[in-house]
Amino acid sequence: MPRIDRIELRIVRLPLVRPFQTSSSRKAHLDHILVRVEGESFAGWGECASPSDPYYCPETTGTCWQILEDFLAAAVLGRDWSTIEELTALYRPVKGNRFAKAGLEMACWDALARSSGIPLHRMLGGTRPKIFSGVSLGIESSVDVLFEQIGRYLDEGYRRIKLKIAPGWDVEVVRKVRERYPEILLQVDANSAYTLDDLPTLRALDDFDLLLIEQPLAHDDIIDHVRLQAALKTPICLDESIHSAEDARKAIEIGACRIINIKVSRVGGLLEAKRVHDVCQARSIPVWCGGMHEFGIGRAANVAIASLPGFTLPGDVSGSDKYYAEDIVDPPILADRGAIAMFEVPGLGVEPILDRIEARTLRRQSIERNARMTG
Ligand code: OSB
Ligand code: MG
Repeated sequence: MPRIDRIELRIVRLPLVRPFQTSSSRKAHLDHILVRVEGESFAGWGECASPSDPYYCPETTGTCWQILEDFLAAAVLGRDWSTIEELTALYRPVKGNRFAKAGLEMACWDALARSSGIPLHRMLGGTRPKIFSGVSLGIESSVDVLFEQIGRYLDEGYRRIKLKIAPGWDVEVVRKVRERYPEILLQVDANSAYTLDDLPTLRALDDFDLLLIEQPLAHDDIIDHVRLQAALKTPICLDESIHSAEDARKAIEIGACRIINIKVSRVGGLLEAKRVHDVCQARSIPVWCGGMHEFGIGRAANVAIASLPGFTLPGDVSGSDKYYAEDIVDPPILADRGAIAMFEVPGLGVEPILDRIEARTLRRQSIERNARMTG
């Protein structure tokens, strides 16, 4: 029966090797919260990969910190649980705040899998020995710079290219990329930058044999996506709009999308990610694993969940060297010809490098069971 006696939160900052721009934000470094849970005979690490600003979703690093410290830690410290279902039930009254929950839940999966001596991918029911990855490429200063990036990652063996699009960086850019690379698997991600008024632009994207168009319309919409999907040949893939297996079921039932991007953090953790996967698999909806520029801990969790059988499309889980010169885990997570192998060791399968984490920590807080209980 695991019981968490101490939770350590820290904000860790890593610089990106190149700035990353989407329709909704531009980043040169990432601040993620690392969560360490500890009990008498177990410990585990999780990562809360929320953006620092509320431009992708409503959560931020700051809101995650507050929810973790004031509500999630208080709900789980000193309480008995033996399965992740029981753990998540302890904080069920907390609505939303899924990035915050995902960080804590991941640490508990790691602790549980480590203390059971089982690799996380096996505990989740994964069936693939390795996963295939594509890369997500941000909005660049020119198409030539974008071509350099595409060329580089295709040379490295990545299996598909995803282009971020936004008004002013869409049809003509995609046309040029498709002309230059007629054969590659290609998809685009709008991060909710369009409305139904942009139907002509979105229709024009139908000509380029794209695998999918990701989240073209509002972050909180599924209804307009139904109308858009009916007007397009290209499958719509939802990202921002899907927070749970129930959201996925409803979006699929009404015809808002034909593909779903599963992000562990967006849906509140690995357990819900698996449920989204199951809902999609039962309805023959392909899924792939999205990312939030995770550091090594969150990235290891992405690798593990992507081993489930319904993840039939290449994901955004690239090697961490695409983003970071120096990640915080050992072994580093790297792709070989666009494939990442499962870690066959207990837990997430990676060890945090403590002195690197220490050197990059901006803020730290330790919350103890006794401190909470005696006030
Ligand atoms: O919409 O998929 C997205 C990064 C940050 C926020 C949102 C998104 C992304 C990416 C990069 O596309 C995915 C990754 O490589 O981690
Ligand atoms: Mg996306």
